[in-house]
Amino acid sequence: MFTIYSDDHHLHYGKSELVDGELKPCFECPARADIILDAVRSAKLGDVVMPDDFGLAPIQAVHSPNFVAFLERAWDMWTAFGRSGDALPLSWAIRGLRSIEPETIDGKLSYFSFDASTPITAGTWTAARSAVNVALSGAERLLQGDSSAFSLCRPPGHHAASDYFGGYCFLNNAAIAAQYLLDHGAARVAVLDVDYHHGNGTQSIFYERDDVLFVSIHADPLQEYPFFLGHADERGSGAGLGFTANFPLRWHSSAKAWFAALDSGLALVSDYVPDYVVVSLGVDTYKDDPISQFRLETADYLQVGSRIASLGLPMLFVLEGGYAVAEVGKNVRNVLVGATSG
Ligand code: 7XA
Ligand code: ZN
Repeated sequence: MFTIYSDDHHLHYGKSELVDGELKPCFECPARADIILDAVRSAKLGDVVMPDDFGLAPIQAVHSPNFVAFLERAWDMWTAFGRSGDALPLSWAIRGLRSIEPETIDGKLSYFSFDASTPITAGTWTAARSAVNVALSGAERLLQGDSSAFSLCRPPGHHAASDYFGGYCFLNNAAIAAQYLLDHGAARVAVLDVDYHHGNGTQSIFYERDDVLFVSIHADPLQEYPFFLGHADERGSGAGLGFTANFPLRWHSSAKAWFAALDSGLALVSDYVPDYVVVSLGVDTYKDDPISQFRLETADYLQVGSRIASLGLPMLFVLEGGYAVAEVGKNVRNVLVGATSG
């Protein structure tokens, strides 16, 4: 299995996020990807290759023009006000307020985001674009006939919707890869999201479509971020009705319960008969993840990989979350080893 990776991810490094009422160092940090890269290299899963540049068109196929223009210009607009710290939003257009794009950077940050956990820094746009290229290069490998690939994306993507960022995500790497596969011959693509958090961005992008099946196993939004999407009764709408499936699990759910949900999700994917599967691979389901409340152990990730691979379909793994830095490499490696040694 090829791994696609770019050092550009170092260009995005937020200083701090609000945690438990205090500003603390960002959990989503460059060390995560560096450690995963080391673990993948030492497992000798296959070559590690640089991404190709796919330009803006695949991004524009998923994200709205004004959102892309905002991300491209946000840092310059921020620093034009003499600011040097990370760019963060301050308020949101909640019930009763009007969603009209403001002219100034503070207003735009609020208009295009849904949380304050996702700082924009000097290199964010370049890093986010590079992560998209990493995902697309993996998709391209599948189109060329590889049975699997690992796109070591950072920043992650599954919380980013067509026109908003948040949850450490700017551009939706997995959704862009899925759309690219469709635009290059696939009739159906399944996105299987096994990150601890619901992939609200991916769900919203494909919610009204039947050419992408979105299946997600995640912490119950009644208890956990992103809080406002990911309930079991969200099943898609219009042509997309029945092509979204959510398996929310309560905090502290057992590994057994998690695997039961995975098996139910895999059955849906199998019945859909997709041409490709894009796996939004988060390992923040780990028992010692600092922002999560599930109980998977390092050895369980071998099972995660082997059960997903038992679908027997071409598969692109796209990195999402996982913040237990000491173990994140081993956990991702185990998924990929499990997926390739069946
Ligand atoms: O999958 N998503 C993540 O891992 C990021 C979750 C962001 C939580 C932010 C809470 N302040
Ligand atoms: Zn997550």
